[in-house]
Amino acid sequence: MTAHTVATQPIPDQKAGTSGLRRKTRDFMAPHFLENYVQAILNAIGGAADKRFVVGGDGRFFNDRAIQVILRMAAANSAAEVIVGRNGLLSTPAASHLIRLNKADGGFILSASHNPGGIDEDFGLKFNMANGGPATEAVTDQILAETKSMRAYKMLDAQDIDLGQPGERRLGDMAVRIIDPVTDYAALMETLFNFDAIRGLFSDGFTMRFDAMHAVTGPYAQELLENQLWAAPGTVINATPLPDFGGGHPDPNPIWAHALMDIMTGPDAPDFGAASDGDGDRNMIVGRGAYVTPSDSLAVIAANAQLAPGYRGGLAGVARSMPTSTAVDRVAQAKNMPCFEVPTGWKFFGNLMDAGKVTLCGEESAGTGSDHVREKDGLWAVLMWLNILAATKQSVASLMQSHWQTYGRNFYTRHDYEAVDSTAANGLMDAIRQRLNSLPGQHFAGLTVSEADEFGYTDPVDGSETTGQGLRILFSDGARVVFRLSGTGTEGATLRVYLEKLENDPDRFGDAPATALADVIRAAQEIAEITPRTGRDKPDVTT
Ligand code: VG1
Ligand code: CO
Repeated sequence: MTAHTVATQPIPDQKAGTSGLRRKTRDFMAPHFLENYVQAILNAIGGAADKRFVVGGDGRFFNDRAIQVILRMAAANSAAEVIVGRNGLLSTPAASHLIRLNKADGGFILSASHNPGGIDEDFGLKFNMANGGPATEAVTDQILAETKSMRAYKMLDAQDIDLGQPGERRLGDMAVRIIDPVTDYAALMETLFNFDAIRGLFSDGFTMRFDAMHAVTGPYAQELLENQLWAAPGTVINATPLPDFGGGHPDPNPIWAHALMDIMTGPDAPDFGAASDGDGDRNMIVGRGAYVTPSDSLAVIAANAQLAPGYRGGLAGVARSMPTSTAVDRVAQAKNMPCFEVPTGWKFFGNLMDAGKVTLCGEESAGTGSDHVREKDGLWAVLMWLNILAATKQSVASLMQSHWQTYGRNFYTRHDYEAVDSTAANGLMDAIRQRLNSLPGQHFAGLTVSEADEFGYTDPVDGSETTGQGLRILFSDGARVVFRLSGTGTEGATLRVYLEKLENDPDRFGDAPATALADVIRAAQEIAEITPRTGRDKPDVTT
């Protein structure tokens, strides 16, 4: 087999967003698009020679084709070994774990996460580094620079490799190791959680539904929940990964996982429900009739993690993305733990975890995880909840009640306006930005602005700076609104409006979030002039 060099031209706009490069699948399938980007990554990390990589994806349409291309390019660029999940499948957290476990130099994760899959939907590619975490901004900047001067890539002339059976193969001089996607990940989970206690819970009749949404977590959830933890057969639904996720939108929130929500609020609701996203890094937690917001889930885990064997010694610290509610801050304060606030995207947690400053991290977008890997981890969060429920013998609803009694309730909701005209969305953000200095003291919907700024972040470990990470408006009663434009969409702009208010009056803990936050929602509308500027009178998605 010979390697040859293919002449190419730079492809404009191969700039990664919040989590890797995401584009329409047909864009990725266009001549040279994937190849240019893979070569740019390899160039940016100083070449592939003698290196070991992990490769896998969420099984969406084009996953299998893209992996064959990456394998041929890795071989042509003289990589020593590539570890691949059987049939090209690896959840994002499992890939992160494999990079660390095998001391690989990095990994290629093929996923557009919760975005729909299919030839007319979305595809994505993300590069993770030797610590198992998403490439830092310094590296993604370097990759972008490489895409702009791309003139040639290396390709091995070879047939496809059969990825259907575990074992060792060769591609030219490179070793290809095909592994079971679940085994190592499941073994890691067993070191962190009290499997006996969780088995006891299920043996005592505790019932659960896990909706894998036809995405990558199906095999992981079946092995862990049904085979190892003795949950009843049928606990995991939609367990077979499909290239188009069954035509669904594998985003675990009450809107897209409404089938599970219907079960959890219906007459035969099980004790516990959970779901994960396309690539397995997000989670939704819901008790019988009790949806837990991701921000509250993070706070509950921060308060109770020591009940799980892997965290018995307590947490070094916690971190959340800026738009995530401050519920976890209150737990950190009570427990005297450091609490960090970083920009949106898991890549910003990596340095804090590597430096041992934090153990637990979370985002309002249903991402929770710890330093066991360097990605957020959907099933990890589910197992953590099961461990906490087994140890406390409480229902989800009563656990939430007692949490709020102790710490107060941070009412929280996010409104997304999707596929908004980009010019209109940028105009909306610019208009607020220009008024930031004059907003304090002004009144909107009966609330008084106390502070307004644009979030920027200086990484406490390496000193790198990141600017323009969301517009924050604080009100004098402690309520908060954040405006941000999404960095993961593939069509127009998505405006995210994050709304939060702390309630300390126990008589109001049972209020509906939309009621509790009604004035904050109105204030956000007025400040951002959402309807006149976008033409939308209501959000597309409310979480
Ligand atoms: C979104 C979420 C962010 C998350 C990112 C990747 O980004 O808001 O919290 O880290 O998706 O998650 P954005 O820029 O669209 O707001 V995943 O599960 O899509 O890899
Ligand atoms: Co995801």
